[in-house]
Amino acid sequence: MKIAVLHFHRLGGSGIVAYEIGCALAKRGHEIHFIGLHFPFRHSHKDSCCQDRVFFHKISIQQYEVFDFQPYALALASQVAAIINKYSIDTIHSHYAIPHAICAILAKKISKRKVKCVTTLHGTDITIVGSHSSMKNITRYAIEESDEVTAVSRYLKEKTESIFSIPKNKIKVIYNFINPLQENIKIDVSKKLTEKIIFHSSNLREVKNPLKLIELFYEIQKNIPEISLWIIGDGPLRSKMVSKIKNYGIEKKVFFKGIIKDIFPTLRQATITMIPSLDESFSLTALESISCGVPVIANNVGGLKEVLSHGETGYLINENNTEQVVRHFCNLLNDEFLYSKVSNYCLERAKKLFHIKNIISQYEKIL
Ligand code: GMT
Repeated sequence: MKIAVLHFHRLGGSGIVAYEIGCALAKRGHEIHFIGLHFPFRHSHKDSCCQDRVFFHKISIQQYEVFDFQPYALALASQVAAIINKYSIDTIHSHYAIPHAICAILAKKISKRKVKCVTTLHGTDITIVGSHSSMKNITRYAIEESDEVTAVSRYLKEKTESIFSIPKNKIKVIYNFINPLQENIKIDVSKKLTEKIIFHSSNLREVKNPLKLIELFYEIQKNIPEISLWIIGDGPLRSKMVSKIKNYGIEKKVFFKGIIKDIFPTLRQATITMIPSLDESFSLTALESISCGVPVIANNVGGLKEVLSHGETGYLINENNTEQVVRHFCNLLNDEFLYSKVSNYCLERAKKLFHIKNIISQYEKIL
């Protein structure tokens, strides 16, 4: 099959998932055409898969002063239509409803070719962008007009159905998955419990609650003074985080590592991952962590309980309750047996429920 993949390239899970699905499908013999402003984020972290079956088409946008905002969506739809015809594309797989799903529908109409439109909803495309009054009608239209719609968790499926009054049989749940690179991991428990590194990876936006992360870390380090916090990623709240860190006087314990394309070598060194998000449809960070045997302590929101299991892969905390967070950190870090048990369960769960082999065939059925 010839599949066009519409994706965002910036720091964020949807671009990573788009890239991984595209590469996996190319390995299975499909021809993949990534279309976007840049190649998907993370693409250089491993061998360039199946070069002869993977193409990238850069969208060009004319800059013109009449516009306050250059019309990315229209340029994309127009160029996707041309690509559909030039390469005889069978399916457009859009990641993130706005504007990609609508661009796909428009491109299909322009191209006049019988192409299938498959949309994968990722989270904030529904919960923040799509449900906003300025976008609600067009998001509903994009979902209704797509031939197939998938959501990365049950939570996101149900949320979408309720916000847009979508019938229950329209959206299928296909979970995000782990890369087979993460197999045969050996956990050095005593090293992890000596070094004590908290890992956080996000785009440091409001929904990720990064200021709460600093508050929680401040309380944790009062009880565990040798612990440090590694922050991976970047985003708009970084400078506020830096001020908070200075106010607390914990500069020597917090390390901003910036944007890292290949997250796994860093993640494998971590002791515990912390996710204080206000909402999370899935959390690729949670899955990547457990796939490396790193337990996760997360706020119990959204689809996190589908990825994690309270008491088995770490802990899910209601409303980021500080006292509970500190207690669970102390328990895990002071008990080698417990840490080892949780860490092994993490590896098992990731492999059992989220292995790429099981997930990619679900996509293959609907594309
Ligand atoms: O989290 C973000 O703001 C980025 C966003 C994206 O589209 O890249 O992430 C969403 O999609 C990821 C991949 O499916 C999910 O793992 C994240 O949970 C989801 N983010 C939210 O729901 C906040």
